[in-house]
Amino acid sequence: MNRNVIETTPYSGQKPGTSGLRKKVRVFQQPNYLENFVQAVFDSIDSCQGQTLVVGGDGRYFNREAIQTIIKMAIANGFERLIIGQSGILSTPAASCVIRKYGAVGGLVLSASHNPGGPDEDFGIKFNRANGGPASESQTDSIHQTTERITRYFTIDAEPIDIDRVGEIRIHDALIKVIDPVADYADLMQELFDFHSMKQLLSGTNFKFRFDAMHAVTGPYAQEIFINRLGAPKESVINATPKDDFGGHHPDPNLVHAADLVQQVNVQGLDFGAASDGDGDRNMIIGHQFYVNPCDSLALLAANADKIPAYANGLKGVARSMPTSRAVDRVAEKLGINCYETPTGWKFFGNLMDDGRISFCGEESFGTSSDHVREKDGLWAVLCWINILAATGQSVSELVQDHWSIYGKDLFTRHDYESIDSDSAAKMMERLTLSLDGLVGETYHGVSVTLADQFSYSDPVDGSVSHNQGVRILLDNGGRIVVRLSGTGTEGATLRVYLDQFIEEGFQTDTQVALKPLIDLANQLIGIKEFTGRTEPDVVT
Ligand code: G16
Repeated sequence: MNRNVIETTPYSGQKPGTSGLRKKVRVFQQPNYLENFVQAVFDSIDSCQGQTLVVGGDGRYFNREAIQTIIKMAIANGFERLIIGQSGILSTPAASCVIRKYGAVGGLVLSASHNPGGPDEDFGIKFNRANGGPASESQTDSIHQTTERITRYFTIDAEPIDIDRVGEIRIHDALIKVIDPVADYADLMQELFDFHSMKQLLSGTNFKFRFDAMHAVTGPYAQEIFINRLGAPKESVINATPKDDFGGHHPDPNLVHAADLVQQVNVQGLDFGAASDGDGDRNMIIGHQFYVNPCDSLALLAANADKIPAYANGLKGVARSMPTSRAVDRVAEKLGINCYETPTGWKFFGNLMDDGRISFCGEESFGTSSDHVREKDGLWAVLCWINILAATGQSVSELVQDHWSIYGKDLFTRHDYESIDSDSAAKMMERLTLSLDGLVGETYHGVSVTLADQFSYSDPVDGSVSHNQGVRILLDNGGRIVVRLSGTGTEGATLRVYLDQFIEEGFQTDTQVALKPLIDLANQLIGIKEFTGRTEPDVVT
């Protein structure tokens, strides 16, 4: 094999964020931009020689070109087996499943998640390690450092590989296996859930269900699982064909971007609606005229896990990201299991799962999953709900309201201020952080601050410490304000303000109205208007 050594020079700013490197497509299209990052990933692996690498993505614009580049570089770096999803497709949870099943050293997942796709939109790449989960902080730091001093990358001369046909192709010493991207994942789902009773529910006439794949990666998975295996009517899955620009929409499962689904469920009187995002790791759950907050969804799934075959013997423990409401903590307490609080980012759950400490985990950002893989998993969450609906015969709203009546309710909202000037955002966070010491004991409209800090996380498994993971301000009436800058945006900075408050009655109250005093206090303490000029958030979830 003739290995070509190509000289290159570093690009600044190739630091992976909350979930891999996300940039505009045009940034990735610069000469050697993708190659530099991929080589830095390969250099961060102890040895690529003789190893297996999984490659796939959400099908967005630039996916196919990137895969051809990666194939040649992987072979030049010594990988012996490449497993590639047909047509370059692999959802993030399916990639995690395939990495684990075939003993790969890791995988490259090409996605910018829920961000829009197309020539003028976003692309992304992340490395998942042998456990199927996102690279650790230390590995992403090492990748970033390599990108800053890189001088060469390795590749080979080869014709483009046909990735549209399932089969095997040999190039030099490497075997390239193009696989059905759905089968392994669908089989895993079938092992976890009670497909028998779920099939009775979905194929019956009394229950009407709709899943919105948002023209993103979950379309083929949803068709195989819901329609072929669970007998749901064909019209149950909408927007099922993955498109490289997601049909011009944001593949982001929330009330704004999945508004068509919400309308169908409400107007047509459907019982259950769900949607997933670009790469299939997020989920949104709705009932008729009823939206389920992701924090409540995590808590409810944990409380009802005994109805799902794979978890019927009990959960080992649960975890949530720090900004996620504390609803799941109350369930853990009742179940007598541990609840861990981690920084934002799925990578922090991996060690807890590998060490057998948790079964379920989730985040307010529409992510929920279990230790069946090491990624968040949109379809898994939808299947959990269907399993529980089938087992209880209750509606979505009945289930949630029963849950609140037992545990109380954690009102939760997140306010996002997008594309703000990065320098102003940094100054705002600096000022807020400096003010924290003086906040404790202060009283605002009769409510006192009991804790104000920058969240630090000590990983109980490997002892690593992650500092500056978001500002927390706790109040003596049970209210909480969390403030951090997003690590996934591609334009300027995005400020996220998370607000939550525990209540034991009045569950029908409007969340924004009930949280207004907390919202006003947060705006005042952060100085949002003063630093950004903004008076309203761009997105409220
Ligand atoms: C990613 C991460 C999640 C994180 C979310 C938001 O999700 O996997 O762990 O909660 O970003 O992060 P941030 O608040 O930093 O923007 P996804 O679905 O975008 O891959």
